[in-house]
Amino acid sequence: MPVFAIAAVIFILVEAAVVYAAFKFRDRGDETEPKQIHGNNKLEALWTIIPALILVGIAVPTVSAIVDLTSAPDDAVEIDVIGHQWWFEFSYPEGITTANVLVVPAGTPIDLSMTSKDVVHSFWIPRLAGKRDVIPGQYTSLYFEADEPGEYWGQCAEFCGLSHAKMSFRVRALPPAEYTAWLQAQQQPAVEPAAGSLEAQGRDIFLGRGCIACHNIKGVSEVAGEVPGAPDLTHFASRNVFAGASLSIDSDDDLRDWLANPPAVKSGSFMPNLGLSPDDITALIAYLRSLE
Ligand code: HEC
Ligand SMILES: [Cu+2]
Repeated sequence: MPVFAIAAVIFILVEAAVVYAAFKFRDRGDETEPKQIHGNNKLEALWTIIPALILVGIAVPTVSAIVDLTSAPDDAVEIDVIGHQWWFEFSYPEGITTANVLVVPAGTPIDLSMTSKDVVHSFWIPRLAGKRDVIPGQYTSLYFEADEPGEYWGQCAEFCGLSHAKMSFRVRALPPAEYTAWLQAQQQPAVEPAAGSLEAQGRDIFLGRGCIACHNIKGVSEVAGEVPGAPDLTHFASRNVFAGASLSIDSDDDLRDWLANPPAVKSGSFMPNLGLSPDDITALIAYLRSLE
């Protein structure tokens, strides 16, 4: 706005001078050449110095606004982002770990601290913020705010291998009260299926077929060691998309295709084909969908 005000004054002065000169020195039909002049050192110096001072003046608020825009305020919500080939993991100070869907409170500044488990990725939510590289062995930060509740699409924007195109994600911005409720629900351990149900069968397959070697489900399986290289499934069904947001949790076909042979759906995926039977898959889908 200050730049606009300065520019408006200069615009009016220049236009007025142009109109004045065009009128005053118009052709009156008497064919005589006007008096010819050349240069004016005082004027030349003046219209070099004044713009230079204006530019210096503009630089002060501009630089301080740039600094303001890149550093998150102290009350920002802090969330860690970990890039994996080919999905994003999100980890909250409340001890919540989730994948593919970044849930944030609307109207609140969000301060992301990002790193990668493997190669260089780039985190990009076109409608909310610029791109920022996600680099192994380094932390980069990104600060944004979703003014309106809603769902925003995100995408990895740095070519990172075979399934780079399927490394997308969603940002779900909730009204603050709903966000608090979401935080509380996510801190609960996984829902315990009723004995003898299809869901309980699914859980037994989950425990028996090696899924627990890679996936955490709070209260059911904890992968030993450092950050596991696979999505936390504790509240899988509270999300709407999976596998880098390339598939839908509402779709039976998507879940079936995935569990039958992940690399066939998402080239190079690090979840192997585990040779599950169609009945195993039916029970697993029932269990996964019960993990609200
Ligand atoms: C060797 C490790 C490994 C094993 C074993 C494994 N998974 Fe996975 N799983 C992964 C990885 C890695 C991903 C992420 C793949 C991607 O998105 O590219 C994944 C993704 C998933 C997803 C999608 C999660 C999301 O939010 O995107 C589901 C559901 C899933 N696995 C279920 C299972 C089930 C059920 C089993 C057992 C039958 C199993 N997994 C066994 C590594 C594993
Ligand atoms: Cu990537």
